Amino acid sequence: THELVTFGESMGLFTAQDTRGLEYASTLHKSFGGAESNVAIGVARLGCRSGWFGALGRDPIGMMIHKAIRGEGVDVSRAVFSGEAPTGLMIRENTAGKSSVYYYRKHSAASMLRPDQLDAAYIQQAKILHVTGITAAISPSALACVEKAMDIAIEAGVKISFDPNLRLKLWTLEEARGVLLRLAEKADYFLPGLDELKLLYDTEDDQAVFDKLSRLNAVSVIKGGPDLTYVLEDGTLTEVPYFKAEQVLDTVGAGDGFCAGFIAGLLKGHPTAEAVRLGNLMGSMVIQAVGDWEALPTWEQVEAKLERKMHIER
Ligand code: KDG
Repeated sequence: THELVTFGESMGLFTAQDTRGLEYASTLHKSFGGAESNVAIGVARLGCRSGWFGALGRDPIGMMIHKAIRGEGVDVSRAVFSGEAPTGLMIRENTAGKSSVYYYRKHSAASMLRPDQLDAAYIQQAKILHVTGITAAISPSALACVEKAMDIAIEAGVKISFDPNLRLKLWTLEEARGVLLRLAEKADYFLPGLDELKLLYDTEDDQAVFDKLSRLNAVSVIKGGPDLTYVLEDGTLTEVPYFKAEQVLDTVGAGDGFCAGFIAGLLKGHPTAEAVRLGNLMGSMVIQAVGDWEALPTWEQVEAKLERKMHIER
């Protein structure tokens, strides 16, 4: 059995190795990324059983991704290699402290995943299904997969964790708003960022955001407060402080690291606040190294960090 099941698009990730920008950079670093596989890897590193699936192209990048995710101890038995469509790509540049991403993922294999390709039994045996708004954004059939997977989970009593992961390079705010807020209604754990919520609810006011959120059934965990994460559970708002990062090298992947820590915390039976603390710790560790998922810690590294922290506090 796999305690966490998640699915979505994983892509080849190429990063320009100097600050001249993509137009002039001559060397690119090759890896892969994808919000859901980042989460699956993070959960597996923390010692929980996780499964990821999605459609990959029958091409070398698809092979690399499949092997690498499997190599992290994530079950990839339900991933499919599909037809003629290629594996999607994203290319990143870092110029003058600003990171930009360019997507080459329209009509990718992942965007062609269809609801009839979902293995219902695989979702039903999980404790948590994690989905993100990126899958909802990439194509109508991928959105239909998210909706069907959520319905399967609800029917089977599997908890749903949902990160809206608003990507305005994939759809307009107007398109995103209706879909993401509708999906949030089905979630048990809603894991947005404060900035995303302000856009989705069209307000700058934190309190107005919390008022809207309190109408959802979900436990909402709001990333990106002033050095803290907010938790809104049964109408009560609490704050869980961040772990201080000694250096910030690359903030991409912090949200996925957070989700992985939070989900693993729940799977280990921790109460919400403890799971959020673990999420915060994972987020802080990811941003101290380059890469979307490479710096996700193992459970041993987490324990070492928490113990050292306790030491200093005494
Ligand atoms: O959350 C990090 C992701 O943004 C990255 O790994 C790629 O899934 C991705 C996307 O669509 O941006």
